[in-house]
Amino acid sequence: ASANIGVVGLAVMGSNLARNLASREGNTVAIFNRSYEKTQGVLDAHPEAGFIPASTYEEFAASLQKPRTAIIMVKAGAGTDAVIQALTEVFEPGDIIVDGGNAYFPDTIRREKTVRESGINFVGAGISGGEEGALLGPSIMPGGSDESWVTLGPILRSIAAVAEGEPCVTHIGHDGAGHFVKMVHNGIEYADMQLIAEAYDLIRRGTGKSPAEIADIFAEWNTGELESYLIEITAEVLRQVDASTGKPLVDVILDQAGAKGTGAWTVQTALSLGVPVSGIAEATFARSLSSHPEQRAVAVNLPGPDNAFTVTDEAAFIEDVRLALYASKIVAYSQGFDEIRAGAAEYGWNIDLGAVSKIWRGGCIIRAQFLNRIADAYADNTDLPVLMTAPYFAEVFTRAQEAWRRVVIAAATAGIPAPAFSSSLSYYDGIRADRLPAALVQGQRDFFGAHTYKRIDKEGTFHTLWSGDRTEIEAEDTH
Ligand code: NBP
Repeated sequence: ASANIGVVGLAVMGSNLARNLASREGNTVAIFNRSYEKTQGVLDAHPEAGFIPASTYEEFAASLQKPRTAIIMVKAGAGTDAVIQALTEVFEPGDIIVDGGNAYFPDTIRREKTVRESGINFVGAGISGGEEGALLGPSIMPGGSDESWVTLGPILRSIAAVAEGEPCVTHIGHDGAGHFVKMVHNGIEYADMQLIAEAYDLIRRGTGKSPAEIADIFAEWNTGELESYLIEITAEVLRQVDASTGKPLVDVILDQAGAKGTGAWTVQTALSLGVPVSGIAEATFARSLSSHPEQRAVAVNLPGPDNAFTVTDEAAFIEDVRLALYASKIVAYSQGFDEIRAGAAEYGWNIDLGAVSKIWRGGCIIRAQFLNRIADAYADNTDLPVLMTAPYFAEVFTRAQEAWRRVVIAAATAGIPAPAFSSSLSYYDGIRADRLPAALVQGQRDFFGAHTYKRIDKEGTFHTLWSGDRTEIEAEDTH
């Protein structure tokens, strides 16, 4: 046994992660793939890595020092279950199986429970950063037991991205906590991408600027408070010219956005936790809407506003859009952190929200300067009930809220869809409202379902006898 870490699954993510591991001082990496050709391919292509190949699970287990530690990077779902089953047959109590794929967190909770029965540790670890992150340094969100973290911590720290001197990995919490946080990371990523897309669309349709000119605007924004990987790559995509037509690439890409399901998981989970993640939901639905060409083909004939959309003061409009983007982005992150807080409470995880924001500063897709502000907010108040109320963010809203409203009005007047901008503004106005029409909803619920209501002026639960004499009685609380 000569390897301190093993990787199972040598497609793009697994092979890059194995190379990353091998490149770090002190690591010797065992590799295994279901079909051996891939293992041979990786061996041939990277002799410098000193990989120890295995052609069977038994050989793989024999090549690992104890406690054996293996990271699985295979297709999420049945593939992951098959590999876990095979590894539990050849591993021993105290060994560690890490699932680095994009598992749905309830699956991770289930797997951890099953694997634990054999005395083997199971760790679900969210890994973000795509192929390049896997190779050069991803952001890693591991769950699992404290015992496994002792062995795993130094290994994962050695391969993670580094932001401001700190490795982008922290032990998130037990069982499914890591995959839960990775799921919300992806949900926030959906919102961030949609907001950027809406900003681009509004600027393009309002000013008539070309994608290349808008690329310059994004590049400029990337030097300020919006600085982030997603803003940076947006400029790159907008600047790209299609070789075959000579047109901007963005104009020849079919306008139908795909999704692999993590946004939907984030929204489904938020619904069951009762957490409003409207920015993430609108971003997820915007992709769904785009991907129904048969509906869009008939709906294209529905009427819109008569007047063309023209902006008189271009510079002012662009600055308004920038502020609307920043304010909406703060809402999306605030909602995402709210979901993590609610998930932690529901599943009994002790998640340090400030630490989560710190490990997202490097390696992952939503890496951004702005995450330092979130870390600061939680450092000042770990029990912050709504992230966006922290002083720094409140100050942004003071600067941005009027611009944000102008942009949403302009979009609605011009008939330009801006679902994430407008839903974020609605959330902002909802959460800060002194009083909401929820009172009327509760009255309606009491009318048709005797669901009762509370009063603002006295304790207790009440019901009006709507079908009787409409007097109020004290009632059992039925919600
Ligand atoms: P894929 O998701 O394409 O999976 C291919 C790998 O799974 C191959 O090694 C394949 O082995 C193996 N595999 C399958 Br399929 N079924 C198997 C089974 N029943 N038993 C054993 N092995 C099986 O690879 P990927 O794109 O490298 O992604 C790996 C994981 O990382 C996924 O969970 C993905 O969601 C996650 N992830 C991907 C990215 C990204 O940017 N691609 C980012 C973050 C996370 P074979 O060679 O024998 O067919």
